[in-house]
Amino acid sequence: MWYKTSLSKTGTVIPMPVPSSYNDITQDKELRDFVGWVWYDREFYVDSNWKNDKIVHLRIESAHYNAIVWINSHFAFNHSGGHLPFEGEVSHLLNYFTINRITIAVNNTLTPTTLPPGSIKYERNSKRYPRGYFVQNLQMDFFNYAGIHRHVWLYTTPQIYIHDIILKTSTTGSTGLVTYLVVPSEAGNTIYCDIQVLDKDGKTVVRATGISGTIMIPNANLWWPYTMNKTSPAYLYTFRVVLLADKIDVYRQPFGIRTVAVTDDQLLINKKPFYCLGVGRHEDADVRGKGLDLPLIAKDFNLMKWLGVNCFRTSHYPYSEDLMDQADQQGFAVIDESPGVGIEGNNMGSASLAHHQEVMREMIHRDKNRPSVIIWSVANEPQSYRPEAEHYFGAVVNFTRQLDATRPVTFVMNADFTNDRAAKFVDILCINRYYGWYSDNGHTEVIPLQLAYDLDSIYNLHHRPIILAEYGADAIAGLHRDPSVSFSEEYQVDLLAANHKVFNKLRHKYLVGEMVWNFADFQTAQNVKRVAGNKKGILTRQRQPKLAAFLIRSRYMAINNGTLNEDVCGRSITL
Ligand code: GCB
Repeated sequence: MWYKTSLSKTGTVIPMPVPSSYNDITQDKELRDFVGWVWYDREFYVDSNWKNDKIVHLRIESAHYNAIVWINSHFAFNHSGGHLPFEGEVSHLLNYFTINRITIAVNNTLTPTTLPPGSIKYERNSKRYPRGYFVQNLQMDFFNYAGIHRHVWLYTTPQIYIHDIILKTSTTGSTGLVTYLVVPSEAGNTIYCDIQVLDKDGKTVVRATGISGTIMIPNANLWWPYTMNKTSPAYLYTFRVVLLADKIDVYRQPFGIRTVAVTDDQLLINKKPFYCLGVGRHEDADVRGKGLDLPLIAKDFNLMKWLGVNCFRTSHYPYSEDLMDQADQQGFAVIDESPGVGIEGNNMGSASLAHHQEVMREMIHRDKNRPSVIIWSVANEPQSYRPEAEHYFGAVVNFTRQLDATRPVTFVMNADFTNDRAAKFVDILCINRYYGWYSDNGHTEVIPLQLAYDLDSIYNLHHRPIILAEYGADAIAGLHRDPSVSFSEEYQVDLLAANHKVFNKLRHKYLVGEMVWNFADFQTAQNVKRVAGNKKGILTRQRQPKLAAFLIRSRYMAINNGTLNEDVCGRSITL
């Protein structure tokens, strides 16, 4: 009933910024670790002119996890899923001359059918636990930050509007081909539109009419990752649609012309081999948690360029649209990952599968026109050795491919290659391996043997290109030991360098990328293996470099410049 009146009339309220996670904003441990429904509200006015001939839409870019929205005490819409936008028409619920109130209830509980999945465990032994005690079990290694994480927009359209623009690009010789489909708001509506493709200076290069077709752009400027074509990377055109309805309405969609393909041992961008110099990441920062943070996005892109990174994975959920815009504009390749992290055997039933497919649909709907997105990742480290995994991942991967056949599809695997049942479905293999850390801790000398054997075996089984999507070691910034011991900055460098020895050999064969885990330290749930979070960052959570950052920078820069000395690794190079 809390949506019936303003929340401040029902009890104490806390000022809470949007966007942000609510967890770290106050000094209250209960709020930090809260599991269940939280309530937001605010009052606002709308332009009274909107009443006449506009449709008003409300768009919420991300609310974690389940959300219910009311306007002026009336139900507007709800949504399940913590990382993708949802929206609805709200014209009929608004007051145009008096104040409005929006109320949003958000519930962060993770269950066996959410993505990521989780479970609630009640403890009923009254000698050991207080009444009603329960814990949220997580199947992932990051803090379950919650709240309204990204922008909330009110925007208007005319009565007939454009619901979607779908662009697919290819090339023939020096000509770019853009196959387009303009989707009207109501199926069956006839819409008349004028199409223009503008170059980056805003000059019209081609015109067309009609809601679908293929446009040819002679001497096209291609979109490239910034390290592949240093003179003109990340070229973006604008697809401009002028809707010729009762009132003229204009839509602009930035896009890049580029192709992605895989052979059995290469990843090709614009038909040239691409080697991914990458990082795994998180949307994670002090105070804001996973809340959108524009200065941090700018800083992180500058740091990635400083490191020589040309590719990142949106581990383990889709990142904000603002961040993805930067990848498009600055020329970073992205493995766009769904929130399907930590899927176990009991998360592979039909309800989980239906929700996973819906999440893939939402993610592809949002990111399909982005040139930066080169691969879809449907999951991270599922229990792909389970018998159920065969049907489940066959279905998710095929569904994803049906929605978009222009990009390779993968999931990120940590299972042993001898018993995995799902890798056969993917176009490109992404593998996580922690030799010298979770096994044989302290023994970097075993890494070259174990990693090379493992990757060769996987390649011989599947004949697909491989990206080593995670490898790394925790290092507490400022902890130094020589000879190195685990958790010291030196051990992190030694472990990475031992992996690099193998990469140096395999990148001339089927290895098409290396992605250190992680770009920066990040928050996790409390547990005995985590010292106030995961410390595998090569940067601290405050974005200061550890020793390993200089190793990665010198390696990635040398590979980018073609000057890598493959015989010199680790602390013997000048950091
Ligand atoms: C993994 C997971 C990642 C963890 C990492 C670790 O394999 O994919 O989410 O954070 O290992 O540090 O254990």
